[in-house]
Amino acid sequence: MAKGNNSEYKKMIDKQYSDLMKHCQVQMEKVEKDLPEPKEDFQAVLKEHGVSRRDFIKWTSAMTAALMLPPIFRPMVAKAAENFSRLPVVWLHFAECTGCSEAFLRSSYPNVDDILLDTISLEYHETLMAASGYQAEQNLEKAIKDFAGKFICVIEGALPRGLNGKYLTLGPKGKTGIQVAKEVTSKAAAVVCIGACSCYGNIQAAKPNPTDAVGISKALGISTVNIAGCPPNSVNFTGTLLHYLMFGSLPPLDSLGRPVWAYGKRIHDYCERRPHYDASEFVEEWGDKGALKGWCLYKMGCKGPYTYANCAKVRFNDGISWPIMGGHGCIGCTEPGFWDTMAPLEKPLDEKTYGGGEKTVDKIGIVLTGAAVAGIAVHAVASGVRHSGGKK
Ligand code: FSX
Ligand code: SF4
Ligand code: F3S
Repeated sequence: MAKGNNSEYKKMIDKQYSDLMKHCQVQMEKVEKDLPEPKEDFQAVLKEHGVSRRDFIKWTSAMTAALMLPPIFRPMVAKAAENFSRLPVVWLHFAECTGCSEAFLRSSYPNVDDILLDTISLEYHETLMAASGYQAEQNLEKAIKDFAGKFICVIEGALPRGLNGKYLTLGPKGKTGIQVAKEVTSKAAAVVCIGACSCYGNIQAAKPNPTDAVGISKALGISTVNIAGCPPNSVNFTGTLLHYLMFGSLPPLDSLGRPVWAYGKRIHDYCERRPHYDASEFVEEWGDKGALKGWCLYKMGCKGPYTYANCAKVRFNDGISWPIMGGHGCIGCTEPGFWDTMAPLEKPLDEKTYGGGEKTVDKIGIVLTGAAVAGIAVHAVASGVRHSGGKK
């Protein structure tokens, strides 16, 4: 809109938000009507965990902002949190280390996101449920029948396609992972992949990939929401489900299936060591004076300039730290194929392929540092094209 039309522009934005709010209110009423009663009184659970009303309000503000919504949506975020346990979830495990479940569940000082996950209505979860064998299989059949079209299918782990899928068989009938995944996802309202394994194959799919493992979307030819990371951050999962409850739809995704609100920017864009990068202050060797001073880890192989995720903002371990804060560069764990292309290299990526590069950042001086930033920016633009190319 042209300059000078600010009030028109404001009116247009206000109208869009007011329409979105109406849509959200209708959707929340639908949730209360269509989905089962909450299994837990969320406010009581928060109290039990020592989370005060004030802490909860603070959390709703942070989550509203993280979801890129204006503050008027705070009460709706709170309402969605209170209704979180209405959403039926079937949680499958394939080829992976279960680190994702562990990361979500083993919180020493649980925050609101962890508590939300505690209340989640798990109709079936292979690692957590008491049932096994035939009983477990019956539970799964019942859950997908009772909640057909309403449940969220959450998947951890890749699917091996080799030997007709027989590298991974499950349950008393020895079904392949691919069979189980097809049966369950075909009845789900949405499929959410948790972790780099179910998103893109990850370590199972690393070269030479003897079992021909791939992510769920590739194995089944379906669209999935990819909460990438090894393990991913619980905030990115809870935020995505809250969005689903509030609007009845999944948040906008990039071309790799990742929610834009959480994976829309690079690690390099949020990193607290970025001023050191811009000032050409690099760690050159583990334990050197730069390392002690918290300088940039680019020359030690940090892949933050090539990796899209919000780790610096949301952090891990109850918000205490994240990889770069802990002193190691990012290994690119939210990007497809990072085991082959990024993780093993304790040096910057090849300049020709990825932009940026050692040669550029080696040259000290503000003008040349600018060139390095430009090099990475070119990559960012290139990946931006890649990321938006297949937008759903
Ligand atoms: Fe993969 Fe998750 Fe890494 Fe592990 O389930 S994303 S190997 S933390 O456990 O799938
Ligand atoms: Fe941070 Fe890595 Fe970027 Fe340096 S290269 S600013 S450590 S993300
Ligand atoms: Fe993974 Fe890099 Fe974040 S390694 S956890 S994307 S800082």
